[in-house]
Amino acid sequence: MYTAEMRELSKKVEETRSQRIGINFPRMSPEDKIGVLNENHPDYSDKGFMYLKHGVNKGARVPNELGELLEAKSKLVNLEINLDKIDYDVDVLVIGGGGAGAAAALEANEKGAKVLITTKLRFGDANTMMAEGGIQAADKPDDSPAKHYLDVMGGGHYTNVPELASTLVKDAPSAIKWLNDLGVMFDKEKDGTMITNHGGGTSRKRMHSAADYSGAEIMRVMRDEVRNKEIEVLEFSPVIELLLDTDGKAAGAVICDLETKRNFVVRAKTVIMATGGAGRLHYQGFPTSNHYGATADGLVMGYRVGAELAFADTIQYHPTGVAYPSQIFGALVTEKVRSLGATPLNIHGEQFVYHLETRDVEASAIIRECNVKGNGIPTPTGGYGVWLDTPLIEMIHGEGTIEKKLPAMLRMYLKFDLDMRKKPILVYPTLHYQNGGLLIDKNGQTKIENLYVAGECAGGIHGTNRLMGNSLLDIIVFGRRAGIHAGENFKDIKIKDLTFDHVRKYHEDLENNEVESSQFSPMILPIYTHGREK
Ligand code: MEZ
Repeated sequence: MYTAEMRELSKKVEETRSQRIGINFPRMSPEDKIGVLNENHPDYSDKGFMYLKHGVNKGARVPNELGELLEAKSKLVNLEINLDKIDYDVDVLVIGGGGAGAAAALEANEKGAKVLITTKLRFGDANTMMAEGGIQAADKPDDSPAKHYLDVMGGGHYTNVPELASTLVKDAPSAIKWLNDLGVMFDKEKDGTMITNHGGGTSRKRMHSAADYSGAEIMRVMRDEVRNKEIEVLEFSPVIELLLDTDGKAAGAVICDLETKRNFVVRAKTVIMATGGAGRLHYQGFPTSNHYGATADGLVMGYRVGAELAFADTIQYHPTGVAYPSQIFGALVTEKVRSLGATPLNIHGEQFVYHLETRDVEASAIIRECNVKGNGIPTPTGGYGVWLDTPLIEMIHGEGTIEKKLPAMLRMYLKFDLDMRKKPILVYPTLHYQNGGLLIDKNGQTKIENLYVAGECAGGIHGTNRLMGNSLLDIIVFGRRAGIHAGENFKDIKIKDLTFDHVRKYHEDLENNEVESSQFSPMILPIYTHGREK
């Protein structure tokens, strides 16, 4: 329910609505985009960033909260682990139970590998499950991977690693087919044709979705498939450190059973890191749309064995997080709401930005409207938001569209007595995605032999800004590729003795570079108290 003041302010939206129908707000010029980014996007300000003093990326800029974890000590310092006692011996260890991990495990299993998935919460508790709007693929007659490639590169300001972007778009149609064949219930026309929509920065309608719970549907099917194939899954068992062998190759991990606090040693011929994102680090104080487990663990453990970070200082603030009600502050309002025609409006009921600019530009324009121009709508907790004119969707596409195409959004708001079919909703950018991560090649390999990375903790694919729907895509494309590659390679791998030497060297490197920290990492679970975990 809106406050009386908000109800009064929302009348401005209603007053201007009929004049706005059918009018296309102009897109920003390239110069204006650069201007709005430079002055408003959190990545473009020095506040909130530090420079790494140690490790392979020494000198690189990273968010403060991530830097602190990279500079922290290993949890192994306080533990006695016997590396002669192997608790699990497998061909492929998959770390993480989201979409990338599941895709990797399925493909490695298909190749005949003995696969173990270990995940810190329940299998499927991950950002994949929370993805709403859809997954991109150029599989319509008016589209092509080449057009998709140009959009991906444009969205990423041409900083993307070209080989990774081209692999992403070329594999996209077969990724959709793979999911469809597994049983994902994509939205389809009566004749079976996939329904596709636009997203911000896309030149063609190539967003395939399952209503507004596309990630949950994809995860449902992949999780079932992993269970059907009887792949072993350890739940509530985060990895706390990677293991190398005496040749410096990835060779396993130490896991911790969160319930019993017992540690286990996994020896693995190949390791696939698929631990997801970092939203729960709440960079620059932003709320997040991310899952509870998104604490950058993969980046920390990968960095510790010497894997390189790419674009770690570029964060995606989704333009439309919930600004009100406060109980769901920061939750995702899918871009599909805008792709169906809802437009952002200021306190005067005026549109101030084209509704489908790329996410970094759209978010920056909203931040500017609220924080610089003073045109935001105040919320009862002291924040600001802009209106997203959702009733417009029903006027454009007909009554019943929101219930049919955005059922999860509708339900989320109805719980708080807000009917988005009748009233606009209030939004503000929310920390949604880490654009960068551990640098991979087209098969998901890092420079550390036998260490693969897939999903949100991989870096290079999206450059400095990802477009909507290319994340659900990359978890499938690079998850599958990593699984296939590891599932073929393990046969020739002979593991030497396991060691913790890399941890010792990491601590020496910290000391030599005069980095002092009383923290331990990876974080594993977010901390919502004032103190830090010791
Ligand atoms: O790719 C995403 O981040 C996505 C589809 C999000 C959304 O707005 O639904």
